[in-house]
Amino acid sequence: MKNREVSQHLYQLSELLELQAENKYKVVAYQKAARSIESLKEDVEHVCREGLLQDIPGVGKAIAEKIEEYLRTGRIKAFDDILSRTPKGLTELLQLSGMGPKTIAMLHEKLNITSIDDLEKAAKEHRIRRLPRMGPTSEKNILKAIERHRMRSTRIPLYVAEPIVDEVLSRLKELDGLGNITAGGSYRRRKETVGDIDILATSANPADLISAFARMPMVEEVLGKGPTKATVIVRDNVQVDLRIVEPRSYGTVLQYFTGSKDHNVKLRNVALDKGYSLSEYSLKRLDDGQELFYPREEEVYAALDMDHIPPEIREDTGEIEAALDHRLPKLLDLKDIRGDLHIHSTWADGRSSVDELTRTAKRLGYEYIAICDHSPSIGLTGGLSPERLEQKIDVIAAINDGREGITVLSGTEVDIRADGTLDYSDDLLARCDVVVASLHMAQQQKERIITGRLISAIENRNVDIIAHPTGRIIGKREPYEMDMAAVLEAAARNGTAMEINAHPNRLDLNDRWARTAKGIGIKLSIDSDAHQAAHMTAMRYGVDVARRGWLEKGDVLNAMGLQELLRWLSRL
Ligand code: DGT
Ligand code: CA
Ligand code: CA
Ligand code: ZN
Repeated sequence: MKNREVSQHLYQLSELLELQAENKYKVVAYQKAARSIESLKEDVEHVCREGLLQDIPGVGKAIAEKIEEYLRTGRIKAFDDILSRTPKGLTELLQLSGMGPKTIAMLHEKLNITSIDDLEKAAKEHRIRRLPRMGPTSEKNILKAIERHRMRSTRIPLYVAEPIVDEVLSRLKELDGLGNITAGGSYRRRKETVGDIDILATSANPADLISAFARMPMVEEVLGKGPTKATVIVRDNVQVDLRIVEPRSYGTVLQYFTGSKDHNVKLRNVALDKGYSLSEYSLKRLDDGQELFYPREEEVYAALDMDHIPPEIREDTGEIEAALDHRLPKLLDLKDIRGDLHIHSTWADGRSSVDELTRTAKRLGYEYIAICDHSPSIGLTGGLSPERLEQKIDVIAAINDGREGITVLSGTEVDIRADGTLDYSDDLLARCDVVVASLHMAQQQKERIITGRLISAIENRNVDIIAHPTGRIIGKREPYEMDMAAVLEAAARNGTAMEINAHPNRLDLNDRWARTAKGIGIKLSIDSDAHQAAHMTAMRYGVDVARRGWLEKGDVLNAMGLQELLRWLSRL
């Protein structure tokens, strides 16, 4: 159903007309038509085919022609024309909260403001307060809106979104009349960063739910509020949308708003091939127009003869074909994880003792952990001297003798030096149960050099795992310049595992590279890289990445039981 698309185009057209300070009646006419089509129960395309567009309230001859043009060609010429006449910065100004087209048109006319930068300058120079209906407060609000806009255009890491979602859900779950509530969108797909948070709910008291949502203590600004929809900005400048839907459509709505967009487009085509039109409201049979409603998402996929696709892989990268053929992977689950092979302790810069780490590991149900402290060349953080590492190996061996139920492995996170050599001798590395190698120094070297360093570490027979292989820090530091394909090829050739570092700011290998690695037979190790016991629970973020990378239990080193792991570690 194209109703949403059509109404969005009409809304945009009305905004553009208003920006151009066009006739007020024309602007209002487009808004009215957009609203009608937004709430239209029938498929607008169907109505158009029947020649009944002008029966829709607010749709006259001129607007009907534009709708028809859009449905036929996917464009509206009048829209393109007016867009090309509008300075680009003006439409950008519309994205500022509190900035309507009327105000923007006025600022354009009186102060020749055509961009956010212009507006910021005018507000700072106090030129806006002299305009009609404006004052010092308007200038302050404008500057605040600009600041928010700039922050919002950056995506937030999943771990920042998570406590917000938890709080929203736990507050709203207490309300009377609430049915289902869940977060959809990229959040549900567990993407490493999310643009905004999309909450979907059913309720017998929509009005109460909307007002409770808008009044949550964490809300800093309400951007929009209607009978079944609201958008707010909460702490950390995160946008949260709430949509209340009919219970009978909850399955299709959840499917739609989980996305991704690419997944949805492909799924709609599958539906068409099978003689249905799929929308967020229903699955409609094309032959007799019968509408089928699904309260549960599983039913939507089942109705199309597909297996239920885990949200994490809904990116149109082959999952739809696999679900049609009933050959979806059985994705790794957090419960499959049997241990953690990269944890730091008080032997170096970690904050928890081996004993605390072990107790936490037991609580998490692990069979083994590897204590991997830094090596000396990392400098500041107090890496272990070769002597201290030997001492640590002896102490851990003694601990293991007396402990039941969990095995502590002696390890190291050995630094790959600028020249590609490792920071400990081969003899000492050979004494460690687990050797994780990683690169911390000279990260600015050229692609060829970085790639060579990683490959020489991979080729060292003592190295088991390459940790955080790209070095990126989400939102802060780009990956090293390196040839990942060549590195993975070397890892496959040498039987070296690659890490999915579960630290929520790292998460590398990322989902795509993890899937490539799996494809060429590389084992992945999902590690917390915790520097204190409490951070060992970050494992689940790594599992999210693994699932997005289509990994199964058999692809993951630390999903092996202890005996199998020990065999793997002595593989060469
Ligand atoms: P984000 O917020 O940028 O991290 O990404 P999403 O995937 O959460 O995207 P968002 O919030 O814009 O929309 C939520 C879902 O709604 C999206 O995953 C799929 C669906 N959706 C939104 N716009 C469209 C559209 O134009 N066509 C289709 N087929 N689906 C859409
Ligand atoms: Ca979203
Ligand atoms: Ca959204
Ligand atoms: Zn580490």
